[in-house]
Amino acid sequence: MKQMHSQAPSLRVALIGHSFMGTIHAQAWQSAPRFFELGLKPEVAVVCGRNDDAASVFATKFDIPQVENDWRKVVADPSVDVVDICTPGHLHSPIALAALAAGKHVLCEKPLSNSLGEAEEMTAAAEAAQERGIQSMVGYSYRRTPALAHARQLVSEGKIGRIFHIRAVYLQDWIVDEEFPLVWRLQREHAGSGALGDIGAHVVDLAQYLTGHHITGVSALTETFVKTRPLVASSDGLSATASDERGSVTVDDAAVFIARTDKGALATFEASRFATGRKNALRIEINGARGSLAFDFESMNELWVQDNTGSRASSGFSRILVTEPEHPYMDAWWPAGHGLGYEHTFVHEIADFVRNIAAGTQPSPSFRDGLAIQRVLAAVEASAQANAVWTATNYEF
Ligand code: SOE
Repeated sequence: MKQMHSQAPSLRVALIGHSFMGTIHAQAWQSAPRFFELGLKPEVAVVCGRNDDAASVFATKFDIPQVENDWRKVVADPSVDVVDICTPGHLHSPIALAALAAGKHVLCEKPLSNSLGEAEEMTAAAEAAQERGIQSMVGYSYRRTPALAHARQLVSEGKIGRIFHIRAVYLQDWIVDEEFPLVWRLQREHAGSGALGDIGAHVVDLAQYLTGHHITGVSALTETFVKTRPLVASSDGLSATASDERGSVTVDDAAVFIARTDKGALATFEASRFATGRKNALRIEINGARGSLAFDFESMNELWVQDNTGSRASSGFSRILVTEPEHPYMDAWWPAGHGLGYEHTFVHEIADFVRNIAAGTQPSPSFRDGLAIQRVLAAVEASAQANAVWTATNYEF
């Protein structure tokens, strides 16, 4: 743990949205300056949400002085330095474009947008703003898991060698009950896509980030297992209660796809919210000529490493506990051996974002990185729609 001794200039943040992501961002904005030297002192100065009562309760909980219900007013406020977008996807593009035009730094939750066209426009605006010293970043938080940041280091140091396979899944089960309500994440007009964009996007990001490969082509299947659901009576984060009316699910419940990369690897992906018993199983395995890496977020402080360069007799996977001060981000936290949780990835995200603002450098992942992920998501949807599946009944056994 480091001693903080910062009299840094303040950075006034407007948080737009205060549900699950808004909450975890709020606590990350507050924790980051307590544990990391940032060069600036962020403070959430205003929270914005459509429901005045809920926004006020949130503001009290996080000690936020101002509450607003119109994001346009917040974005136009000259005292705001940063706009943090934690809304459903359909609002990412209008808020980000307005904020960048008003000269605000922008942190935008993932996926970057609901459509490729929006992502292209947002990227152009972000790059024009960057020329004026305005920074922007997409919130692919899992990159900041210490075990995954360490995995990236191992790959870039050549420990895995030439990569043949990337095997990635993101499995949850929170909507497996057919009577779970039709929350916004299940509506195309709000979320853009379903499991694909919400959780599949994370593993697409990680596959590319960890390996330095880029996905060049995909072949995909998607499915909506439950076609109608009760409308929402009330919701809180990922929980919701049902009303008596029903509506249609307009996004995928699961997506599976295979891919090629620009450096000649084959990749497989699966994103599902119907993987009964799997709660937040973001798993990725990479196989290379010199060894392999394997990670499961349900055991997020561990990284499994296989060194294929030694003797065959001792060449199995070894478990590294990524809890030492030498590991990425860990020297800011607890004594060696004491692990971290889901929320810490967001603290690291905020810390990296603010440090880049202070240094005047482009944070990563940029909107252009977010756009590259949108291209993969769009290709998956196009492939699934084309339904180019070779029917097994074409064969005679
Ligand atoms: C819901 O599937 C969700 O909250 C995602 O939207 C987040 O990105 C992920 O971190 C956890 O699950």
